[in-house]
Amino acid sequence: MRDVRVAAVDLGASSGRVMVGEVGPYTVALRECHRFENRPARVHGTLHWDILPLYQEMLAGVRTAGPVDGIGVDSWAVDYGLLDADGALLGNPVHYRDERTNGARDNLERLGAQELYATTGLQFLPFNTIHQLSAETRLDSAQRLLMIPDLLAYWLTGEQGAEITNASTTQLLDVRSRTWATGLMARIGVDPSLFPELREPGTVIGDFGATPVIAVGSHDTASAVVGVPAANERFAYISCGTWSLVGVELDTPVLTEASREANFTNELGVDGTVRYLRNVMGLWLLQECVREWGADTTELLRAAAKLSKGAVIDPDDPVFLPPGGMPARIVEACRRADQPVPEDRAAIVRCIVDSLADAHRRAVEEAQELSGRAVDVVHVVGGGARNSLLCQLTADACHLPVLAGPVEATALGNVLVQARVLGAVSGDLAQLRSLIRGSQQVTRYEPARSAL
Ligand code: LFR
Repeated sequence: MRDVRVAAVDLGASSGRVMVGEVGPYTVALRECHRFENRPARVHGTLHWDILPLYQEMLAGVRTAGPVDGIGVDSWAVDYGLLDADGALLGNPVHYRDERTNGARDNLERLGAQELYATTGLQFLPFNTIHQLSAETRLDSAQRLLMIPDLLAYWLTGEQGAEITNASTTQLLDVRSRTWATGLMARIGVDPSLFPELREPGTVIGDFGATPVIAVGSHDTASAVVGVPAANERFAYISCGTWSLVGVELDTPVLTEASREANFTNELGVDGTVRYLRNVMGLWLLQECVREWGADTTELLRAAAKLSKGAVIDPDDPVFLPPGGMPARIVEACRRADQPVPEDRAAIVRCIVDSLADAHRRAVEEAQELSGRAVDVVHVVGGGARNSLLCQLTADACHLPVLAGPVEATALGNVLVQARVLGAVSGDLAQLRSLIRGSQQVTRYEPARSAL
């Protein structure tokens, strides 16, 4: 086995990054070599990706990284670009937080919620690609749909394809056969030829110059789950950033009516796994408040930690999805829920953190009940692992220890899947995870005694 050096490109909600990962048989080390803004652009009322500058920044990052043995790209799910017959991009991709999918519930009823769940295993989220496509105006000229990381990989290599972890979030994939659900495509009036061939993480897509571009878990959450340093299968994870993705890892999907009603999703993971999880609104609530206030997150959390538990609201209410005006929407939600109304910034932050911890608990409990997989520990990975108030309150609410870290789980998952293709490491997810355990810092939070 040889040591390798790879570039992991990760496009997140407020920024994109290029990280360099160095992997040997016993170690994995990461270094950020380029960070750039990722700001959606609102034009004539529609929220878009500003995709070409992102591609340029990604290239600049790869150049800064120096010689690498591989490049892997991941980003958030559900969004896509459309290409014309010549392979040219048909306008800027629309951002999933755009309001064009406000009618998604009706669309779900029209398609048949039960049938849709039986085929795709996906939770209802208004922005799932299937609902975006039902509101899409450019289909007549489109010959091809590429999910965002696949689009960037296409620009790098000239090769088109659909990496399966991200494809599974379209709600147009049959979760059991792991093939495109062409019947569903026909029902929403979309030609199946729009979708390219599926590819598994760990395939080489093509070359950028002399460097292989490798399909990783291109859905950022799929890579983050690879990066969970679990010691055995009795774990729940919270991939905690803009969203909290809360669930367990399974071998087969759970497609029961109870699971559908609880709005749990069966997204596909790396190595044939199923990410059985629910989306909790996540730190978006806090990020949006901080953006509006122009305040310092650490200071706010410190002040919130001094308060006792206050208002608890349902953070998953779709009113919180779009950007803008978040503090007012939170105060209004407290009023509607007959909760104490937070009177200052610290109280709003405390309400967000308590509400997230409670939503984490519900999701961890229900994931176990619905899947039959019992857990002894909750792993928190991603930026939220730095939020000690949230980690402690989550441990207290779940009555389970929380192991927090690594913050960079997504990049680690991206890097390790590449390293395995390149022969620097071998083995299954358990082996990749043991490498992470051996080289990354994890902080343990015990549940408070009063919570036991
Ligand atoms: C997290 C994430 C979630 C997905 C949401 C929208 O970054 O990818 O998994 O539900 O963003 O795509």
